[in-house]
Amino acid sequence: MFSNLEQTFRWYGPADPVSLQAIGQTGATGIVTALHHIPAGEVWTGDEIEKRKNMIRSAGLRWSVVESVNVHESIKTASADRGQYAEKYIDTLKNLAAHDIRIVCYNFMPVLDWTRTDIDFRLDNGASALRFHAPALAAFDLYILEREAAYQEFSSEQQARAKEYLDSLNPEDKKRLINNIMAGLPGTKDVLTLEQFKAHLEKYAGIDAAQLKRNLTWFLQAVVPEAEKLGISLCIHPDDPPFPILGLPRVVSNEEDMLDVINAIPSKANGLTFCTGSLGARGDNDLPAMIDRLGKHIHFLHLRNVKREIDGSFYEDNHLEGSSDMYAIMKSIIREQQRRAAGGRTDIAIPMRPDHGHKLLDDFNYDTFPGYSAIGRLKGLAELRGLEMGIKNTLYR
Ligand code: DNO
Repeated sequence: MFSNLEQTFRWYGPADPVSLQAIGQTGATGIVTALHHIPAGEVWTGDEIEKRKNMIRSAGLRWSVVESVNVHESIKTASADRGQYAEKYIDTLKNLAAHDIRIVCYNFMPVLDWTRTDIDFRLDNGASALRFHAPALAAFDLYILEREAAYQEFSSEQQARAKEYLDSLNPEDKKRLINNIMAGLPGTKDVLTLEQFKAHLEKYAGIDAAQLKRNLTWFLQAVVPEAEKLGISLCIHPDDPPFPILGLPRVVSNEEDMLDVINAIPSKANGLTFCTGSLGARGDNDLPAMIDRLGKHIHFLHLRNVKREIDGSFYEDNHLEGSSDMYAIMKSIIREQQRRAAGGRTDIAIPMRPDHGHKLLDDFNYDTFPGYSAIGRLKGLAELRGLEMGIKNTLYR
């Protein structure tokens, strides 16, 4: 039988309260990390990469995937200085390749990375989950950010629900909502102020989805040929949530978008991170079918499950529950592995990580990055590896 998926765990670096030793005990063998202390756009030097790589190796683990080398806003907005940032991006890729790190995740979400309104949503059993509550986002957009155009984007019913939500908040709740939405890149503790965010929004005033796609294509054309020479597999992460928010365009939200990325410059170096949690927040994304069709371009898997609600809200459910059929997803992934094995490809052990997890048990005693507690993710990983083993043994033994 062909090999298993590579089990990985995200680690935020030395500041992460979840230690490498703890990660080793989950059974994961690969680490997914980034040099979070280096600002987006700056070059990761060989020395810094080596230091981090050695740290991981001393714990008996391997640095499997970089998540993420973030793309500078100048590239996303096609500013005059974007050429310089593309060059720096390529320099970082060269330094990573020199240290034999060859899977590099990134995203093309404007300004904010992933967005949640509630990072401590309590489930019936007391576990804490992440949630995107549509009326809360609308309340922020309409009444806190006071974005003019938002009044045209939300129906009067949505506006009424948002107002009702806003009125239910005390000053503390309101502050928390702002902080949750304005939290910047994962791995940093930086939170944008409303003023900073508004200044960013202005830069996107003339940028619709079609223009943002052109800016992404420019980036790919600059970087993919270099990545290919280096043997690096870039893999774009989908938008989270996979629809426009706060007036910002989104361009990696469904199959068509992903095909546009791939077709912009076909290359093994131009691939996908398939995140079932991000893509699963849209009911019209048929995840198993997407994996069947896009499979050969997938270099990295994020496995998690969201429970969708009727109004566009969702919360993060147990990995095997929620609105997406994780059994069918895993089966599609295994079919892709089988195709790779039959076609003589060597990248069969696709790195996967249990993406996010609930806060459970002792997790409450640590101030971990939202979604990245140890026990919650350990539970997810244990379930996913059991599912993989069960399906493989049923199909192939
Ligand atoms: C959230 C993540 C995202 C992801 C980036 C990839 O937990 O999945 O923040 O890391 O968007 O660039």
